[in-house]
Amino acid sequence: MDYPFKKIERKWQSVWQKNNFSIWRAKDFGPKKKIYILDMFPYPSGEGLHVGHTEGETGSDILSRYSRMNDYNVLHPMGWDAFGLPAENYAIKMKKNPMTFISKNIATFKKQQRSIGLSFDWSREINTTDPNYYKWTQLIFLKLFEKGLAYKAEAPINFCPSCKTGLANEEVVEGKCERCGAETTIKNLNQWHLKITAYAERLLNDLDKLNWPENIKELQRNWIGRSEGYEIDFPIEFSDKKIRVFTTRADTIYGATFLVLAPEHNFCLKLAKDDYYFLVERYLKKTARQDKTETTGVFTGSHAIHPLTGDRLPIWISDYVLGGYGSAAIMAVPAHDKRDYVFAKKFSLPIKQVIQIPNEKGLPFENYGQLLNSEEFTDLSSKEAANQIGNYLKKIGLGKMTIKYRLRDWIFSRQRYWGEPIPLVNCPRCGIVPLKEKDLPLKLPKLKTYAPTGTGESPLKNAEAWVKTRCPRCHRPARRETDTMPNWAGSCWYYIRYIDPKNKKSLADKKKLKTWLPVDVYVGGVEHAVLHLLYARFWHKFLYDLKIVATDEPFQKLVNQGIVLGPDNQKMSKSKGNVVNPDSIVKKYGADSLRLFLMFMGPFEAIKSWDEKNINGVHRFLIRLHRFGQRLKARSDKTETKIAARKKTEALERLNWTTVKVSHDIETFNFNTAISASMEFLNYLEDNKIYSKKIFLDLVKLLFPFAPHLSQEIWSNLGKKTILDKEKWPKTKTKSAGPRKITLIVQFNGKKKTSLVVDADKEFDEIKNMVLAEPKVRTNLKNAVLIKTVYVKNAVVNFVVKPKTE
Ligand code: ANZ
Ligand code: ZN
Repeated sequence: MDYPFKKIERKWQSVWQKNNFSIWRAKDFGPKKKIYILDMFPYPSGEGLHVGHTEGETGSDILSRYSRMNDYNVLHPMGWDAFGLPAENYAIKMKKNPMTFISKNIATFKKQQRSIGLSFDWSREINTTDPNYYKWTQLIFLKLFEKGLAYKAEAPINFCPSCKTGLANEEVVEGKCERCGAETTIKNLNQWHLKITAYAERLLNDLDKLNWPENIKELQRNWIGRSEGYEIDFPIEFSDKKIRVFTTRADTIYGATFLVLAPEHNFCLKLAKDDYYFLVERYLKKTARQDKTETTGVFTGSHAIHPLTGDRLPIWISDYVLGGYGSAAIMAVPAHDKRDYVFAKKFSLPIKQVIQIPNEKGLPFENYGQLLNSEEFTDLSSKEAANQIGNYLKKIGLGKMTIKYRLRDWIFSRQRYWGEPIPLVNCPRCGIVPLKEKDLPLKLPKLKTYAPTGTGESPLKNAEAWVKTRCPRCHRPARRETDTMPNWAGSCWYYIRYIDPKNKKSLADKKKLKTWLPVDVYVGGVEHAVLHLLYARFWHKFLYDLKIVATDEPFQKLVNQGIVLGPDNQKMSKSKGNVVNPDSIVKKYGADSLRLFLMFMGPFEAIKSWDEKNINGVHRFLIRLHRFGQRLKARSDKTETKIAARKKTEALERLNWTTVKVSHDIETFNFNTAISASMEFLNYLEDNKIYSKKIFLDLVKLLFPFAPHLSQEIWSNLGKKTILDKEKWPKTKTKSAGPRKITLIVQFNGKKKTSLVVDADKEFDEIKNMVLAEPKVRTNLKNAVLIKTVYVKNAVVNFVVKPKTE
């Protein structure tokens, strides 16, 4: 028989909703210890919430409810990351302002989140597209500008010549425009950049302080990509210019047989000699290609001089050397670098081995070793040689040690409408002039059409009345910047605004920031490993340097929920039609079953696939929980005293163990094992007919964070008037769960002689010595011959004996 989950859930949701959800409101300066539990805020898409959001949000909700019961002052907010491409594209199609349907989408999301009982502090809701929010995003940009961390430079955008519009990377699929299929090109535009590279070292080093999954830290480390090496200058033959290369293997310099420049290198055309000019020019035009798997290159006709041997080295150009890394030029050592080797083979360039290699190995050999063919450095180890060669080059003024980062500055311009306007003005007289803080927010104008301009520039270019303004400095006519900020801007600091969302004077009050930061637990998808999580750390460090925030990292602990695959084991997507909508599950089984199921599918951080069949398991558990509550209600309170003392002790022992286990598992995001421990405990109560209200109500408390509606219903059915959010979590006698204990009955020939407490789930061999040491066992065995031992795990050991015959 099912339980009336619809009625129950509706009832408690309306109780929670009273006074605008005041029971979940965080207190700014309360006496309790604080905990800030944050979800990555969603983009309110037209499709509504999907089970991927639901999974993460349920996990953080469990921790939040648990923390409230453990006497924490919990900050658990929600908001909307509402700028972005899908809304803009929809606006173009519908010829409507994106705001109109964003609001509708948000309403849907909120309704869904409430329907699954998520306990957010709604008084702190924020929306990145609200001018009262983006005013502060704009202000942070102005501060970056003021500190020289925002600058304009040429950078490429993807451009579709057929749609005549700039495209985001995700709109280019295999080199083609996602909408019309035309081949895309690259267009260079003057764009805003943020100097995140100025923070590279700190962003890298401070990762060590964070309690984040190791794989995410590693992704960030690789993204930042620190390399220690040498810059070495190779003089160009018949010229006073030099080519600077970056190498991490100065030890292999005697093996350098040619140089390679990136196509973006300034010298490419200058070095192209007579007959080669045309070929070089053609090569440079062609390398805007997307596919760079094929080895291509062109000789410039020029040579450089090897700084140690004086040999002439041909200078080539190839796109396997990146324009944006190191010094955009390399010394090629084909014997010891794979890419150089492939290149040398293809263009028949010399290969010179300079590191000794083991017999069984061939070229290219990329490991370190002992030097060969390297004049006075021969026989040194790679490490020693790199040192000595580096020192020598320094002495003759042709080299120095250096550190390079792979991290590039952040291109911060978007040629879009639906983003924060960049609050700058171009004045013909004063140049680029920032708006005054009092003139923020600079609001987005309403447009007649949101269609692109055709040149790759922002549709704001067409809003002539908005673009035309006066210079904040000299008050002469000037024009506004029309690029907008990328989607990542608003999400760089939203966790700060939650702390003081209505503040009119600053991002947030300093004292409040000091109370709440850092975020203690941040829950979200692994897809944000680099961009969002790196950009937010960058802005946070910048605000730290401005002494606005008092911590130098925003998110102390990070937890990634594993993605939920569709029923077909594929990533859920609209195009595959395998998206599971939580609404249908709530309707069929109730919110508590959905929550429990999402958490019971597997470890929180593991990838799982959706199999609706299995909901029945958790749903039946809830039915049994409900029924047990009904049964208890029907009994008189006297039954409590009828439970045998021994049984009661054992039940309390077990309850203690379950409480410790569930607490520990919630704190470590092992929700699935917390649920199974609770299930086992209910089994135990049922099997042993332990009709104790006191014990059962503690189990109900343990289940409250997972299945809040039903737990609250049972709680109140059994005569409790309080709201469980405000109740205390059950106390435990012990801190660590350790192994679960059971009482093992010891029999001789089927008759109970004694019992002892041992660890649960043990094989007999593991507890044999303890059992044999029991005094009763010893005396009984002394006078008997043991025939066999029958052991039933977690229950009984029976010694079958016969009397000793003298
Ligand atoms: C000579 C050499 C010999 C190198 C050898 C490697 C092995 P990481 O660790 O990633 O920093 N390099 C330098 N600038 C480059 C660029 N703009 N595009 C592509 N490759 C570039 O790698 C540094 C190494 O990558 C450098 O050390 C350089 O090749 C190459 F046996 O110099 B090496
Ligand atoms: Zn001016």
